[in-house]
Amino acid sequence: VSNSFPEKIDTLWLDCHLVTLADAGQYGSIENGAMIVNQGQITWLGPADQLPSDIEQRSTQVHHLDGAWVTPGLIDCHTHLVYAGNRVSEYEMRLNGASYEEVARAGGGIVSTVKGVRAAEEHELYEQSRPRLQEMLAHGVTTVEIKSGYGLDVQNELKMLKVIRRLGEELPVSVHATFLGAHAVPVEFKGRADEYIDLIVQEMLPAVAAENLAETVDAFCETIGFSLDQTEKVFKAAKKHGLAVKLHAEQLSDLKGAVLAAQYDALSVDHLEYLDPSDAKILADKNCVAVLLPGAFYFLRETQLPPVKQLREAGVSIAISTDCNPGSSPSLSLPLMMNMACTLFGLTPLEALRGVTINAAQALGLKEKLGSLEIGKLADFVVWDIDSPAELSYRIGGNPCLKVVKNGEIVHQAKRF
Ligand code: DI6
Ligand code: FE
Repeated sequence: VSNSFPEKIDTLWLDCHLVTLADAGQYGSIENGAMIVNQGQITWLGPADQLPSDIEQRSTQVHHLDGAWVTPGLIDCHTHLVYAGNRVSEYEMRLNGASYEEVARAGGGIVSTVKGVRAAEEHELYEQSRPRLQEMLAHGVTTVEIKSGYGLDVQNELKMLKVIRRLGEELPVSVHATFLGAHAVPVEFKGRADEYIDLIVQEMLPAVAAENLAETVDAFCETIGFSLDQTEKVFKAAKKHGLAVKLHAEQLSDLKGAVLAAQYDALSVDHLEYLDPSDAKILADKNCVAVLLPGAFYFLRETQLPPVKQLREAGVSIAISTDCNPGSSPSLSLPLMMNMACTLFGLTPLEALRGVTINAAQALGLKEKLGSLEIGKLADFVVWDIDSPAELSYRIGGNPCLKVVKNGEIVHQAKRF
């Protein structure tokens, strides 16, 4: 915390408690704090009693926050938020006792979402996805990662990625795009997964890179997805185009996807219920973030828990995300995921908060700019109606978000009851 104050101040935030998360392993709370924002960046923060007495006169705008808590803006680092339709009928069928095969025969599963996305015009896909992002924003999200992966051909993957770009252009949320062509084998390639991988490598990825439509490349490495060899082909192609990689790994079985991803300097490996605990130190050595997705674990009624203890002991950064998607995690609430990460996976409320802020920023390669309240970082933060930081993880549902601030501007104000 510096003691020098800028002469002219755009915005002064007063009467608040700050959760800075500036140092590992602690909240870094500043009670009765204040924050100064200039040109969308934090230029000072600290205890309010350190402010010079004429500070309000020097400020263009002053906001009094009535003693509310302020955290860094939440970052949802793993979502499939762009899709068409929903899978409610499949959910109801299953709860009425239908088997996986019966659901599949009735046209359910990921193929049904692919059908819906292919049938939707680009603007329809945008109109359906936009309210979802708006609801995420209303729960405190200022940065989101969104994956393609329901188009599964050149034209429809590009269509999804254009919708993803447009969401970031039109809503006050930073959007990070991921190409997930290797999400599932499309019906027209049934039994020919290797040929589909060739299409990804030879046509889809070059087109995505040429139009600059994605920052990262992901794949679903799983017995019901793509093999280790197929995943590696996708990674090699991504590297060739200068794109960073990440992976859906060890969700349902241990294929050693996380180890492969770490070898390719993946930003993150995601899911990890079946990660071999002894592989945790490989992730730590490579600074690869472990992204845990408690919503999918809950919705699919999984029982195998990710090896949180070993990840923690190895010093792996753990992030938490919604995995927002119509099939396995229809959720738009990161605060709810924090609760589930604590209750189901045994994270502490501090770990859960770091998991949706600073560690999620690292999972997107954005740690230098985002994820904590520090001088020089972007002024993305959330004002909460809570009495202590742990209350964010304590609630099951509900939404204590009062205000969302993006680049120093208020972009969402809650209506209170
Ligand atoms: N793992 C998941 O849990 C989702 N995708 C993935 O690779 C499921 C996506 C869906 O069912 O639509
Ligand atoms: Fe996912």
